[in-house]
Amino acid sequence: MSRAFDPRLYLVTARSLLRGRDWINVILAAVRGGVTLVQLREKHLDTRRFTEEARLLKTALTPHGVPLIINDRIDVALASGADGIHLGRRDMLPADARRLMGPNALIGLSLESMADAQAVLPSIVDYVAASPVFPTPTKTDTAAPLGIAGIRKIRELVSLPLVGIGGIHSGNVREVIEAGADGIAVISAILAADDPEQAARQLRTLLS
Ligand code: TZP
Ligand code: MG
Repeated sequence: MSRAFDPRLYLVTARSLLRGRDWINVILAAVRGGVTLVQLREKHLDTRRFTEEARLLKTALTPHGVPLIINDRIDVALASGADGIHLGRRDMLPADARRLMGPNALIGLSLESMADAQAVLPSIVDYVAASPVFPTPTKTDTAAPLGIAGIRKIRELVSLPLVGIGGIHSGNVREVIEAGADGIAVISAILAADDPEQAARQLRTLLS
């Protein structure tokens, strides 16, 4: 199946939090701090620009050995040479994505409920994201937060690598890991920080 990857500290991008900073520099700083996986999430870019940004980011991440995952858009992932795709419950079915992306791509899937967790096909999906763990101002159109109890239940149901996403920061990361998650996916805890490298480093310390 897909190649090995490290799900511990997963950075998801949000252009709105860059505050004028160069986004590749911010992401590379976070990588120096210990980010292990990056997801490019763009809800408003047109297709051409999204593909260009993805290609640039892939080129920047390759020397660091950090895989690039594209949110939702399989066409952009294929065109840019990204390493994988992250799918939500309204995106393409994982089985269709696998057929298009091939056996080596990383495929991630967001889980919003126990029914979602029960339906995961571990022969097709590489990792799952419990979404959201906590309420978060970064994304407000989410399902009800799963909480720490939700992470525990998903851990019992799914043996794939599991990351929590939504409202996770240095003050609650340990709870998420102790409930059975293998890693965390964050936006604001790194990208809203004045020093993204230091923010990533602090989270990594709490993860190991
Ligand atoms: N999916 C579920 S919650 C969320 C996404 C993309 C936002 C996570 O952002 P933050 O700032 O880490 O809470
Ligand atoms: Mg989606």
